[in-house]
Amino acid sequence: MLSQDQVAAYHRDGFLRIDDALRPDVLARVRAWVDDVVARAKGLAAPNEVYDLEDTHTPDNPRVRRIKDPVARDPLFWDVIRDRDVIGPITQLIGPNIRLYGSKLNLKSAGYGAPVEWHQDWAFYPHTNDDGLAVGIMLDDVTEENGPLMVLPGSHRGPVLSHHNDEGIFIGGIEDAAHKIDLSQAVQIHGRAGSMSVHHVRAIHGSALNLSGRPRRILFYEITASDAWPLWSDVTTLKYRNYAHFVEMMICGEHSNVARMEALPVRMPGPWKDGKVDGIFATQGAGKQRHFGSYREKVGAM
Ligand SMILES: O=C(O)CCC(=O)C(=O)O
Repeated sequence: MLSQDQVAAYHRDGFLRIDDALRPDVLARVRAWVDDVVARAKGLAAPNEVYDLEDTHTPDNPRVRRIKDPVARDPLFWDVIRDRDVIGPITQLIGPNIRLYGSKLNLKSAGYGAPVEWHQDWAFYPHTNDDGLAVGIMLDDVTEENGPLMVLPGSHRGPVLSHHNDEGIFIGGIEDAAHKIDLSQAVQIHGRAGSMSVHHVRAIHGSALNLSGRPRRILFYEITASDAWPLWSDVTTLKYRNYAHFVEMMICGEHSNVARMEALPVRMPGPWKDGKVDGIFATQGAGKQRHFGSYREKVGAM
């Protein structure tokens, strides 16, 4: 469980690292599952409901940047998030009643893993209150070299910045981030494989291209207090099929049909480019900004 200092640090900074949250045997099972699913991307011509592919992917040279929604694909991923060592500390941050909003495996492969532009998760999924956060379980050692998650301390208590472009299209990233926020203050979250990061739903964060020789795979769970209700239906359509599914997504504690409302800054996501709700990589691709550069810019064609 977390110390009082850790809880205070989370509320002050908007992020935290918890060491060795995942047991080595569970970590090994998750890694084996990922290797197997990635191997099956060979021959794939286009992204689908399981795979989000790098811009440089080809069927012969598969490059997977995300496995979508792992909890829907294997009960192992429910076991992981319901493990006391994983969810126990989170109950100290947002209370005992917790719902899963979404899950994803961001793979950031060695040599070409895509960056994630600066953004606030709240811009994608505002709720009636902001007792929400993302847990990131590191499947590899994460260091400065392989594209660590970076978070701007205290930004969860600041404004919700525009994630729209000049034409008013939602691009899921902060255009000209370097002019709007002091990125020199951003902190990299490093850790051993099996450790986990926690970042507040309003915290500004991003991560660089992985040009190193080591993968940086992170299993993310986006979670909320159960009395935080999503505010926008395009997004909920993606995440929750219906009321029963919304209830099934409880990780622990009690579901609530009483929404706790807080007076918070909210900017709604949308409209999306061509009316298509998509993952963060494609959505950010609609923006002009490439704060971290792209593989093609830095390395050239494959
Ligand atoms: O994978 C990362 O480094 C960041 C992930 C993230 O912020 C996201 O997928 O929304």
